[in-house]
Amino acid sequence: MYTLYYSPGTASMVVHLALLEIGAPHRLVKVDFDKDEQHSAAYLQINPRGHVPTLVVDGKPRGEAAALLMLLAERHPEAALAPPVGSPLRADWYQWVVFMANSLAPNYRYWFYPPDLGSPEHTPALRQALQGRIEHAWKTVDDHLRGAGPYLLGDGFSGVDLLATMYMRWSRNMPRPATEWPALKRLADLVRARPSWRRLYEIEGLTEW
Ligand SMILES: N[C@@H](CCC(=O)N[C@@H](CS)C(=O)NCC(=O)O)C(=O)O
Repeated sequence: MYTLYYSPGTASMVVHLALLEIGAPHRLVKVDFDKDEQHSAAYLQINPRGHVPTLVVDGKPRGEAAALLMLLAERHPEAALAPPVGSPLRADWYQWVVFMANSLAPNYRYWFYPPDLGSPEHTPALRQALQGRIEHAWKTVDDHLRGAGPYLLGDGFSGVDLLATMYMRWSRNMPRPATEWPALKRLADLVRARPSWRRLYEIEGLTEW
């Protein structure tokens, strides 16, 4: 039994989606950002950075959304969230997971949390630079999908498509949402049609794409 500490629509989404795809028994604990619960003494004990997600695995709390996706894929190979270990597609899968975690996640974090960079609001120049980094990353993914899609690994769905679609969702109110790139939109539509996505919306109470 896993325990997932989550907040609706945030970086915990990919872990929640992976658990639903796997069908793994899990308990959900909502971390209420409105009450700043992520910074409560109790939560900081299990996640010293005060972030979600935290997934308790075999009694030990673990963090980092992309790492948790990789861990769940490894622990549940029958769910095929990742291609078989040792296959060329597995190497592609690692590459895309790390690309998302390196090129998108930190820039989104800075976009949504200006205090991480030391001020309550970004200057227009910094905002533009972050927007540029995010859009550049999406263009890279879109270029790849145009030639090799519709999924990141080609014809077949894998867990990295969940990660990509979570990040695409976060751009929905940005100046250029990821779904404005046609191949990205196609991938998002495929993932949004999955039962796991629809179920997560019900459970987390999400309405907006
Ligand atoms: N690198 C971490 C980042 C997690 C993260 O930034 N989570 C955000 C929600 S998307 C959070 O916990 N924000 C609350 C806060 O910083 O106060 C991961 O990918 O798990």
